[in-house]
Amino acid sequence: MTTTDASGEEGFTEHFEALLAADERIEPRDWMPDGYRRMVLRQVAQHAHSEIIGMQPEGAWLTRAPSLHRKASLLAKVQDEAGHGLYLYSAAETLGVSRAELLDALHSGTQRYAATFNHPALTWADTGAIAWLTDGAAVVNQVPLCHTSYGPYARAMRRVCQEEAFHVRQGYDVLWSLCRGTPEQREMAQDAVNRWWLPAVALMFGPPDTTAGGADDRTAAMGAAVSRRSMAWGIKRHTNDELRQRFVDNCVPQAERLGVTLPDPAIRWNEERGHYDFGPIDWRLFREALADNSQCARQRLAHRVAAHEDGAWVREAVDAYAAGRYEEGQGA
Ligand code: BYC
Repeated sequence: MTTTDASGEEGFTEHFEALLAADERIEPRDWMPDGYRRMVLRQVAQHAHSEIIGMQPEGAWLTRAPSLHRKASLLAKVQDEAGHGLYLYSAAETLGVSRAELLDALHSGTQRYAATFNHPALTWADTGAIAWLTDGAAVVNQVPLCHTSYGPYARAMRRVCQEEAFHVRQGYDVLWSLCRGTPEQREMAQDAVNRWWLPAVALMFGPPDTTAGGADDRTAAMGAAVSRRSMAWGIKRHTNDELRQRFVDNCVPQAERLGVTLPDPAIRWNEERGHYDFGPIDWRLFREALADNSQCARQRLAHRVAAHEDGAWVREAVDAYAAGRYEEGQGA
């Protein structure tokens, strides 16, 4: 209920603040400020869209997987991403928008999806690099979201994270095999890691929160403002930069074991900080990604719209079936 009734508003705000202070979840039945509703909806919708658009780069390799075993696990992984989209659209619907409205917003470009997926998957090794790096970044980002303040989002995240952790393992295994194969296969793995590293580090965690990592004031201000508000409401639990650092710390030893080089010569262990240092990110990449009108970006959306249109008959059949059941019920 989003009442603006002067007599009741204060009590509602107090109740909302008390739930946050006690680290309890806000549920759809609870009153919430419009700003909170908008911020959760923006993140959950963008997250849902990213899951279903993110099926495309790896999905392009389903018909070209090198073995039945690889095909079966890639198929399951891509289907999992569709399932994540479904959990998240359901969570978004509890905020008062319909699935059709959410999909319209994606298709018309009024809501975003992670620009990470506006990169092509050029070789089979890309399926390994995507699952290891982008799903790896997703796990780091999403594990804290299992404790986000909005109940339906937190519960969706618990299921998503279990599956994402498995995807990381699967991507690592694809790269592990390539790295122990022929020189050409090793080269293919390294090339894929070179191309997916920056999209994972720079885009999966959003804009920086400070200028410390070399970001210009404009980009850092963009990240800081949203992070502060989102953390005050318990939507995000850590800043974008904290999570980015955690991701780099996870990846460096894994890359060493794999035998690939992360494409950042500045990466080195910093004893004093207890973290790996990494080179400054060129945040132009982030700003350009927000305004991306590349052929790949247009193709991603065009595929999505075509898939939606192809599925129109299923939606019509479901509606007709539901209407029939309703009429039967009325007649009985
Ligand atoms: N790409 O508001 P800010 C997956 C926009 S999929 C494009 O400070 P925030 C997977 C942002 O919308 C899971 N735009 O960012 C699937 C805003 O613009 P608007 C992906 C971006 O909220 C298949 C503006 O930039 N994970 O794992 O602090 C296969 C300013 O940004 C991006 C999630 O969605 C971007 N990358 O942080 C494999 C996790 N980043 O809306 C894998 C949940 C920002 O004002 N989401 N923008 O016009 C989050 O944690 C946060 O939303 C983000 C962004 C960290 C992504």
